[in-house]
Amino acid sequence: MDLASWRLLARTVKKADLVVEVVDIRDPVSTHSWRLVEMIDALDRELVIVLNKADLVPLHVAIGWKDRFEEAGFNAFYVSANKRLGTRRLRGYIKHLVDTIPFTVAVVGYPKTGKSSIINALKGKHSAQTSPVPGSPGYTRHAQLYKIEPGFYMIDTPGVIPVEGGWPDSIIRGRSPEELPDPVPPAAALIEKILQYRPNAIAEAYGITETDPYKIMEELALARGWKYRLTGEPLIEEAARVIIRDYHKAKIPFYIPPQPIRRPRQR
Ligand SMILES: Nc1nc2c(ncn2[C@@H]2O[C@H](COP(=O)(O)OP(=O)(O)OP(=O)(O)O)[C@@H](O)[C@H]2O)c(=O)[nH]1
Ligand SMILES: [Mg+2]
Repeated sequence: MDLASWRLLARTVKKADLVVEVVDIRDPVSTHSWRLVEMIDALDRELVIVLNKADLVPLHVAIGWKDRFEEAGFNAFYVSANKRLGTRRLRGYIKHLVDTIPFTVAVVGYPKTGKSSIINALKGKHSAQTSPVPGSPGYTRHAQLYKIEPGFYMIDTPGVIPVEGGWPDSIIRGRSPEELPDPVPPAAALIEKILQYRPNAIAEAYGITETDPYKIMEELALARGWKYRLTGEPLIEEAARVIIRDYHKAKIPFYIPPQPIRRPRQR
């Protein structure tokens, strides 16, 4: 557990009148943080859960997840920051929820959920930098304040919710392959979860009809010519990294169908 990051997150939340938690609508339960909810409750702030990347799921799935989160007692809103869908309405929705002027909104969430992209979409012009790869130029490193319109401010934060959990959850929460000592078992777990919900996903992304995760990585390595120089064996570590990266870049089609949201009883 990363206490320093949680402390930093609390400091950001305290500066805000309202908090937007950005989650990935492909798997909103895994990319949502109950610990964040507890913190926001304790600090007595308003929370809006923004289900982003709605362009990657059918409309009924986007609506279904929004309904499930609302049934669980949350303010919820789906958007596509990239396609600028719903972002203008989100701006109005936030303005309705706050009763002070000026007000500040903290935008938090796991890495790569699209926090900076949402701020850009709300601002209407490109200002916060975005990137799929941690450490590369667009990656948000520090909390930054942006003016959306007079009296409406937003704080962009780096992927400040510490990535916790085993595989494949930590990957779905944005852990990059570079951070993994051995990317193969996490990639295998990710493939398994993807195939569980979308049996054709790997065939659609790579033209590989194999269903065993290790064989999929082997075939991908062979197809791309990645081999160990000495033995000529397929370099499945590289295939594993590519599959994880492709998941982050949304090149592998996948989503989880809407289901009821249950607050964990004891944490
Ligand atoms: N398909 C799709 N991709 C999106 C959407 N919003 C963001 N992305 C992509 O997701 C990746 C991460 O977006 P960012 O806005 O940098 O995410 P972030 O949460 O600010 O990331 P960190 O600052 O690294 O934590 C980028 O490749 C974006 O293009 C969306 O609505 N649809
Ligand atoms: Mg960012």
